[in-house]
Amino acid sequence: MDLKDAAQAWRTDGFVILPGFLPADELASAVQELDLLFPSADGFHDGTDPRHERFIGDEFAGIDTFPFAGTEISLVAVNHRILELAEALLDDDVHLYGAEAWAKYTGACDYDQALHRDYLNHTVLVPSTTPGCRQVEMFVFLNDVPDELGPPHLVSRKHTAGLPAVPNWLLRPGQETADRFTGDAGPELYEAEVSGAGPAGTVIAFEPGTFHRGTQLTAPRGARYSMHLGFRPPALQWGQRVAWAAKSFTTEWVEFVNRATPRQLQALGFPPPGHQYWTPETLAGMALRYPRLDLLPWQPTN
Ligand SMILES: O=C(O)CCC(=O)C(=O)O
Repeated sequence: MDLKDAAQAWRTDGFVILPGFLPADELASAVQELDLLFPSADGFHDGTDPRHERFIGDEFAGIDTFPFAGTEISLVAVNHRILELAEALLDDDVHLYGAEAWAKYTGACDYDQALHRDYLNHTVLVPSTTPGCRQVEMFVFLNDVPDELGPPHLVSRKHTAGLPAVPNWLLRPGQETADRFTGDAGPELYEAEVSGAGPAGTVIAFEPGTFHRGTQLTAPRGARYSMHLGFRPPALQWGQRVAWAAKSFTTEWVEFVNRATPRQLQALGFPPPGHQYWTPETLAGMALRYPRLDLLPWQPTN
């Protein structure tokens, strides 16, 4: 599927699944670094990795946030294909407003979720389908994720367009809650789900307003490694998850900055070359803050 078709599918369904979108050779160096973040499947299931207990009993305990302990994994968040996809879907320049790496292991906890929208922690407003006002989330698979390894399931906007805009969970028939963010779903919504199962490198792009859910890992001794990214147009100030400056003193951040291109750094808020920000004053400061960063691309040309 080319990017134009992907954008069309995303607009129609609220999501698009791109199997193997990142080729193996562009993923290999990141996959080799996974052990810097997470136990291997054997290390978890045999209990030989001292980090294994972290993952037990809480489905969200396996989340690391950007910048990651492995620079190659951080760079996947702004891989050139990912940026091109985000730009094609949003039809604009893009800002990465959130990036997480996530490990899940069969039996560690209950990963089976109710259908939900994500927007309670991706915007201070509500999702919009107006061009220029959209955000896009992506799941990126770092290993093969067949149905037995808990791929997300998604429901096309065609089935949900008429539903009230309940921001969070849509419970299965029979489930109950007093949470004001939660509603009920008929069985037909769960029957309309599409599985996002796919090989390593698969990217699933969806809107924060698209109903989707995590599913159970059932493969014996299984492990799933994925990333969760969020992009918005730079001017869309209400779409938020984290502020990059909060971790910009870390070695992981500096290593990422040293390795990234100006375009990749622009996705995290660096002004582009030629911007009025880049003056002898700021460049001198940047040389002190990032002594190994090649500042040539940002030097004023006149
Ligand atoms: O990781 C997944 O497959 C989906 C998780 C999800 O939708 C969530 O936690 O909101």
